[in-house]
Amino acid sequence: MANKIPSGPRSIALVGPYSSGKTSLLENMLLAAGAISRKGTVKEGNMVGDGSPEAQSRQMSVEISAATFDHMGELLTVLDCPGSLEFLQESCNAMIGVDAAVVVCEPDLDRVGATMPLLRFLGERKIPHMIFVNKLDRASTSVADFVSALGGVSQQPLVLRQVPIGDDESVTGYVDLLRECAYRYTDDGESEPIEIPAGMADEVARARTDLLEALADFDDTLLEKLLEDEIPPVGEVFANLHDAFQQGLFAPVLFGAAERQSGVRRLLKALRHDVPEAAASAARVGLDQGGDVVVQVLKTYHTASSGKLSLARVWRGTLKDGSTLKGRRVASLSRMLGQATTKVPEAAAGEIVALGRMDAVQTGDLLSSGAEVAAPDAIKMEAIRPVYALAVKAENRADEVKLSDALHKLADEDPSLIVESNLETHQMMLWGQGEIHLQVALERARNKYNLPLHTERPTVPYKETVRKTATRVQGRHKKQSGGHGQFGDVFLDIKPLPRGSGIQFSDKISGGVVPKQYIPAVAHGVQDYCKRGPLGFPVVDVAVTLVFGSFHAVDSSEMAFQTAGRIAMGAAMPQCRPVLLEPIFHVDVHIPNEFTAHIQRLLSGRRGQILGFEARAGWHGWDTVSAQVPQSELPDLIIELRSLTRGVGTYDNRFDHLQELSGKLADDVVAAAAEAAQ
Ligand SMILES: Nc1nc2c(ncn2[C@@H]2O[C@H](COP(=O)(O)OP(=O)(O)OP(=O)(O)O)[C@@H](O)[C@H]2O)c(=O)[nH]1
Ligand SMILES: [Mg+2]
Repeated sequence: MANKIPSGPRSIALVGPYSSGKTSLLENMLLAAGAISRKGTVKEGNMVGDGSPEAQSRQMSVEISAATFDHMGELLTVLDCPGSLEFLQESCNAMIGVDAAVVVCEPDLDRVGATMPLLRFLGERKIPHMIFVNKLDRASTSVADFVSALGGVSQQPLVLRQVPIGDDESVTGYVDLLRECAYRYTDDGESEPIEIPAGMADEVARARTDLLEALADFDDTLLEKLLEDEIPPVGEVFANLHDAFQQGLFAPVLFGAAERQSGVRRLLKALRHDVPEAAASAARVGLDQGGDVVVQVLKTYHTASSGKLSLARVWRGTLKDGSTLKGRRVASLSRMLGQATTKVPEAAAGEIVALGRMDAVQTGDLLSSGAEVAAPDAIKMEAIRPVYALAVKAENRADEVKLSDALHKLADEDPSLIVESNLETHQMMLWGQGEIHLQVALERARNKYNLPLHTERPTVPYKETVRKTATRVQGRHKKQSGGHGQFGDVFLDIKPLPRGSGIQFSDKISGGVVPKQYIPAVAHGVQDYCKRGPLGFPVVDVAVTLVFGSFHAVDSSEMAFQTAGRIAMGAAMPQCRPVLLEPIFHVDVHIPNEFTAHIQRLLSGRRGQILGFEARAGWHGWDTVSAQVPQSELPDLIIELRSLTRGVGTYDNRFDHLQELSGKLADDVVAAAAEAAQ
């Protein structure tokens, strides 16, 4: 069986836990391919992948960096993704648009859990992916133990393509299980052929059998050969592996040390042989071949020099500079190499290029040169739900419009940032995935838009209600200040209502003691008062009935009755035992089950009412703990949750109900609101 090398432009995403060496790997791939002549380092802050000031100041990736380069006569685009789970959206969006992904990990058992969201994403969508176990120059864990632990969280079987040579401290080379030959890493990045070390024969034979048996699960001919103890030809095994990889049926595992160039060329070769062609990827995601040009925006950048750049994958056809997409002209087409861009006249299917000034398009959009094409489910991007928020304020009041504009641009760049102008608390809220995520976004707002700003803790939208009734409480407004006077006189009954009823106003006026035309004005006065009750918060769940009153033929007016309504409320409400209501959220916390007991304690400590826990559907070894937790306890929950769970815990939440709060906690809330109102 001949194994034809795929051709045409292709693309991959480098994903993996925080600091596993993705950006270093990209740098060393570029060097090995001859796309750069001198490599940068994380320390010097001069790697192609981490060009933005926010990435450099933190020595970590904070958004997708794209690098398109020539590898042995074919174009390859690599999307280097940030590893921090706070930037998971970037990885998800990148994985949607590429032909294959490389999950870069370091052999550390504590960090296996951090690969779970990525491996699930890849597994569910059957996106072809391989594992690159990096940093083998200083591995502290046995590689075999690590791969076996990783296999426990992967949906697809993991299959070793290589066996490392060396001890658990340091790896000096590898045995290629398909070719059955061994190589030693050298300082210049080339691998030098050596004999398979004598002591490794059994280990190699075992690993090779595992590989063949894993492949045979997907191929009956191979299975028959193995059952008859026949040794399949290398070419045939390569072809089997190639097919199974392309269908996303299993993930091959390769090794190396990116920073030392070890295993980097081998990885590039594996990518060259195995990453599917553009047409196969289009078929995988459910896009027909032929027809109009179709591209998808994977990432949006707002740059100082070139305005808005939309990083887009060409799914179908050849996109030409100056052509129209979704009725809009493409102002420019460029290949990216980190921050650098090079204009090109066209981009073929499989390429990932930057489109200039497509102001109206957004990340995720599928753009066609002709009739609109609906995005197949496999490439629909979903925004990850936010778990952390800060209220943002411009230092100068005059900058408020600029602030809103800047925040919306940030959200345009990163769909997991959400800007919300909260009508209840009157705060401009920025929602995201955690502290670092928001810090980076705000730093960008300061740097790019020259906008001095500060942040505040989000205000909890407390409410208040009453626990007792009051009857016939009078509100009388009378003013005689020369000329026309003002007169309104009302009597109100007040009654508590069940949660969720709101303010219900009615009247029992007979005999016209309050003329009909003034009754809506009384209701207005009541509503007006309810914006801020005796404790200082909006009033809810109260029935107010206008039962009696009087008027003056000349001096009564709508205004006067509105004021009378407000006065009556002001007199009546404090008599009705006002009580604070705090918002309670239903929270589902997702964690590896070794942390379940810990998390229950954490939630109880935050006044949470634990409802129970169960295995998280589809997540092997994970639990979901459900609880009802006061909103005031939620703002920094994600920070503590992550620090307790090696960064992988997360939660969903939704408003559930309002609940009475009394005692010292309530007194503190009321006192703080009174102070803020001064
Ligand atoms: N020992 C060793 N260290 C490495 C290797 N590759 C990368 N590193 C180091 O690992 C750290 C993180 O490297 P990066 O390339 O920034 O990792 P990353 O995965 O891009 O990190 P994020 O994008 O922030 O998730 C740096 O200190 C690198 O010098 C390697 O092969 N061996
Ligand atoms: Mg990085």
